Amino acid sequence: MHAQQPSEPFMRRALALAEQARGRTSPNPMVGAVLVKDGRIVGEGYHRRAGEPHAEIEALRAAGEEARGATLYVTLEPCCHYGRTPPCTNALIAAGVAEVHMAMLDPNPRVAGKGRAALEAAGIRTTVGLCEDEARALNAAFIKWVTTGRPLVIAKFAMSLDGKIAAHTGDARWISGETSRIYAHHLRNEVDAILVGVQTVLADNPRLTTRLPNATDVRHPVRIVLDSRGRAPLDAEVFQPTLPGRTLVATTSAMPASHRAALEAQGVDVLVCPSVHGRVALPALLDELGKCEITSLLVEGGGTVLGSFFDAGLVDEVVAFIAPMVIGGEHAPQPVGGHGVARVADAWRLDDLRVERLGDDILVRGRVRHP
Ligand code: AOF
Ligand code: ZN
Repeated sequence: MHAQQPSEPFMRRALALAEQARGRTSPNPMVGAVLVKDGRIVGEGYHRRAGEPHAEIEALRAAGEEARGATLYVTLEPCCHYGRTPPCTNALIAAGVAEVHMAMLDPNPRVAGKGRAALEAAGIRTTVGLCEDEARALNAAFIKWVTTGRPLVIAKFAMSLDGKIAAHTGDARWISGETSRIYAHHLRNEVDAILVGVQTVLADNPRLTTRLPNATDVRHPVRIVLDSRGRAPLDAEVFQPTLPGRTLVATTSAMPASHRAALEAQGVDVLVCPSVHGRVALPALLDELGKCEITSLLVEGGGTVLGSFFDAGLVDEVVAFIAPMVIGGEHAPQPVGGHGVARVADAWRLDDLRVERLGDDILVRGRVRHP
């Protein structure tokens, strides 16, 4: 049997609900659900965090008896597996829901169409694809991680109009303005991990924590320092045990055992990765991070690290802040080093472009097109 023509505003409401848990559900997706009867919402909910009830269950609880004969709008295909929680399909069937409109199928191989099939088998009418692009964008990190085992990689940098990330002396405070810097802390608040290279630790000595004015529920992503030989000093800010959250050094067998022991004694985790030309093999690192349920990784630079990620074709998204100033200097550092492409035709191009004014800066954000 075919379902009624679905109504977009209800799916948009479900998307807005899902969005409320941004940065809080990992490694699970953000999901919102709205139950509708006679054109009016009788229950709604969203998935708050991994281990807690799925969006559909929240909506069913809110609707109570009203769920019988109702239509569900949900941003992701209902699950049919026993994970941290029991299958939503069973609950929807038991509650007597008549129709289910899902924005997208669940890319999780344990679900992947089987949730929809279970609903159909129970006589529930279903559709897939209403607001699908928005739903995919919302859960880009979950989709990447659950289908490849690797986190979504977001490259971030702030540069002057002439493409410099510091003066030739190394001074970089501040290129981007305050609004951009707050935006960057919001990004940290949403991702599972952030990564910098050893040169950034040596030059800027960053703490890599999330600092947001007036925020109550701040999240500190795992801090990762890429340091293949163990050059970052033990007294670096990022290694101080007083910092909230966890710090990890990704290194190679070239790191002296004594340095590793000293880091671990300070509470820093050390991950020894395979090396390529003396550097940490990034694909192997991403595989390891994926195994630790890191679904999104913000690469904050510097130029050497971003160059390595781009050269390896591992960047999924770019967030660039452009400040209205000219720094100059042939030797002033640039945002993306490495080899780069040989032909402009092979440059990494961005799709789904978002361009915004942030104070006096310009934000350019987009998804990297993979050939
Ligand atoms: C849904 N609704 O709100 C979410 C879903 O360990 P569990 O039980 O939380 O299951 C996690 C998996 O369930 C996750 O990988 C994804 O496939 C799906 N997430 N499904 O129907 C929800 N969060
Ligand atoms: Zn579920």
